[in-house]
Order: sequence, then structure tokens, then C-alpha cells
Amino acid sequence: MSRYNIAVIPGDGVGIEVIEEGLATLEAVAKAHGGLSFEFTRFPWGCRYYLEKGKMMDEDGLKILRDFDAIYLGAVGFPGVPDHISLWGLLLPIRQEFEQYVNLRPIKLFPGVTGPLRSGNIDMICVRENTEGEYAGVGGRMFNGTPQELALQTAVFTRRGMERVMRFAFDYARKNGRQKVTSITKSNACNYSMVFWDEVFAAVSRDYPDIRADQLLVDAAAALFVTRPERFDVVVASNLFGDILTDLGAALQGGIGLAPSANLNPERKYPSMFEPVHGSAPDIAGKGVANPVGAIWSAQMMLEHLGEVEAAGVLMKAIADVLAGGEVRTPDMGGKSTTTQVGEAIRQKILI
Ligand code: GGG
Repeated sequence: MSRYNIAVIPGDGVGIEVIEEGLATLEAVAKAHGGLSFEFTRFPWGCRYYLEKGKMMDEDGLKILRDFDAIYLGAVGFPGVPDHISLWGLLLPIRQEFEQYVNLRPIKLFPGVTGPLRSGNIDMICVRENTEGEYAGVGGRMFNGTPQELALQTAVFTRRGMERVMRFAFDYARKNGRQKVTSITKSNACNYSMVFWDEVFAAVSRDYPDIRADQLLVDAAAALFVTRPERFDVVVASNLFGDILTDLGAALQGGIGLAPSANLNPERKYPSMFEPVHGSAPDIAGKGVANPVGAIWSAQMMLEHLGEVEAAGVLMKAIADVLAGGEVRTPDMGGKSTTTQVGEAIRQKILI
């Protein structure tokens, strides 16, 4: 019997609604598969917590999270709390503290889902660097309120940080029968950091002669995501470029509500964190219409990471079947179903 202790941080807005569907779905998977069970511990951290207590999470929050097998997070951010406070008070410290240096984001257009493009062949996996780069949190502001006022936001690229995420991308390609890794930079303009990235990518790629190493500038990559998405297989990019391109990718796969992510500590020294790509969506929060597929697919990635490959396969098939059926979908996908109806439809597929 495998029992997993999962820290659950529903967070804000629609995060609360979609995480409930993810948890109910994990319970359904456990019920369908003898030998698997979960203990969920919920934490009330997020923007409401901040407005009450002046902090996004408890001071010893990172210490508490360390002992869990995985973290399942909904969304952070809500009106009344500046977004940089909510990200730096909860999400980004977890990624950094637990060396979740890979943010794995699959982009796949499922049969039955209509994306905005004519191309039906979209199946790529983005490996976003997740602990440094443009999100290192290094910088400062000076001369506030004066005509000389300035801000510095320093991107940090270390050889170790780049090498490990690039190796993950190539290893992932090898293990999953993928042919090509595309590295995304802006090394014509960012003449220190991104030239360094290119050098490290060239060195790492030499250790993987069986995988094609490919390079693009981020502006060209954005255009090609739209005009020729089928040319992408595995993509590796810095924190900021990876974030932006995967939101574009989410749109191509039928909407951001569908998009999952895994913040991985590949060495498994620390817990990894699983969260839908979307944010808290205050405009639809509390209406029961948020798309739960991104959160449920993120739970599927959690199962895979925990080594529950068979259960993960069953859940992936249930998600694909509901999407292919085309009947049960939330309004963002042109349907009339509620969040719970979509979750329930996926659970029905697991339990039959
Ligand atoms: N699902 C988590 C969430 O609320 N994401 C919103 C966001 O802005 N994330 C930034 C990031 O992924 O770096």
C-alpha cells in the first residue's frame, strides 16, 4: 500500500474551486486502484490570509512543507494584494527553497478540442527554468519619487542552473522517445546572459548526439508557435521566456484553463509542486464555471512524479476521453458545464 502525504494550498479565487475537483479526482483514482491512498493536509495560505495576517504563509511554512511527498497548489493573486507580493510571498519562495528548478509544461492539442490554429498537430513539452534567470529576485529601486527614479531587475544565470535544466530537457527527450530539444534565447540582444546560455546549451547538447539540438530567438519562436507549432518537440527556455511562451502554448491547446504544470525537484530531495498554469481569475471566481482540467491534469503529473505510472495513465485517459467526447465542457471552451460537472465526468471515466 502506497500512502502519500500531500500538502494542499488551494490559494485564491478559482484555485479553491479547481483544487477541490483535483482532490476528488485523486480520491477516485485511489478508489479505483487498490494499494494507493492519500492524506491531504490543507493550508489556508494566500491573499485572504495576507489581508488578515499580513503574510501570505506562516513564517515556518517552508519548514512545514518540506516533509510532504508533494505540494498541490491552486492559484495565487487577488485584487487588494499586489501581484508581486502574492508571488513572492508564496509561490516563488516554494520553487526556490525546494530547488524546483524544472517547470514542466506540456502543450498538447487533444482530439476533440478546437484550438485557434488550423494545425492539429501540437504536442510539445516545455521545460522552463524555474529558480533563477529573470525571476531571481535580484534588484532594487533608488531615488524614489525623484526625476532620477530607477529600478534594476537583474537576471541571474549560473552555469549550474542552466546545465541542470538543459540536461533535464535532453534526458526527458531520450526517455520519452522525443527527437529534438529547442533552446530559446534572445542572445542577439542579451549579450551576456543569453550568450552564456547558448554556450552551455552547446556544451550540454554534445553529450546527447542522439537528440537534435535546435536554437531559436524568442521572438521567432513566438511566431513559429503560431505558424508552425508542429516543429516543436521539447523546448527549454529561461524562467521569463518559458512563462510567456507556455501561456501562448496554453492558448494554442484550447485555453489556459486546460494547461497543467509540474514544478519539479528532479533529485527528489525536496517535495515537488503541481499547479495549473492559470491564475486566480477573480472575474469568474465563485461562479462555479472555472475549467478544472488544468488542475486535474496537474494532479495527473503528480501521480507520475510519485511513480504511480499506471494510475497516472488511467487519469490521463479519462481526461482525454472527456475532452474527446466534447459534451462536458466549461464556458471557456464553449460549453455550459460547471466546474464540478467536468470533474465528475472525468471521475466517471475512472470509476467505470
Ligand atoms: N496556478 C498558480 C498561479 O496562480 N499562477 C499565476 C502566476 O502568475 N504564476 C507565475 C509563474 O508561474 O511564474
